[in-house]
Amino acid sequence: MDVKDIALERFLSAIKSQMDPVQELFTYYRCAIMEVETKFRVLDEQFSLQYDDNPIESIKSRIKSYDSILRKLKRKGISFDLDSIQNEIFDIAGIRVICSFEKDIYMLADYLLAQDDITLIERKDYIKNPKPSGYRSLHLIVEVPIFLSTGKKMMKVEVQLRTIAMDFWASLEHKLRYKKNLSPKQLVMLSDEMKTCADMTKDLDRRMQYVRDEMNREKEC
Ligand code: 0O2
Repeated sequence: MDVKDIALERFLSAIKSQMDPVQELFTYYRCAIMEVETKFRVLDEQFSLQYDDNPIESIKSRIKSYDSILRKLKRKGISFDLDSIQNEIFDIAGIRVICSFEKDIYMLADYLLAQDDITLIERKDYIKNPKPSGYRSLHLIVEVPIFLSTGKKMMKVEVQLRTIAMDFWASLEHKLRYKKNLSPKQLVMLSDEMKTCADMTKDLDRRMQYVRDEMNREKEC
């Protein structure tokens, strides 16, 4: 090996030693997602068996990208180290649970939080108190244990529960936020339009819930 190769090897090994603990942490977050996702899938199966009804339409999960984590640390003025990442950033592991009906969101949240290995860290109810943008969802930050060969490790997971209508709205509004080619005037106009759409989705959720409640009442009679 010549001097250049040795320098490159040293550089790569230095990068690897920096990245290994990060990769390890990301693996733990992936395990935490599996734990929480399984809890929701079990509840969905049980409801399917017991009531012939599936409260969950779909589940999406993601690990926040390293770039986004670093940007968030910078924005919040938090130091760039693994302890800060674990103790200050709560949405590295994220699960989105999509339901058809609003009442199922609260029912699933209650059943999740009743489980004795789940600890609620934070609850933000943007359904009862929507954001000024019109955003609606129920957010929970929970702590869940993962069981490793070395023992138990507590991990934080952000759970976002929303209806199909709320999810449809949030996906488009998210795209609108990152659109760079709009003039300020267009942005204001489209944001206003999204606020109107948010009111419409709220009304749609309410009316769909009403129809289901009436159908269930008829079944009981
Ligand atoms: P991504 O890519 O979805 O992860 P925080 O910054 O998290 O410490 P904050 O801002 O109070 O504190 O968190 P919040 O608002 O409770 O939750 C943030 C996440 O909720 C966002 O994640 C979005 O997923 C979603 N969200 C919140 N407000 C809006 C909104 O007005 N529109 C849309 N479309 N989504 C929203 P990230 O990190 O922004 O992105």
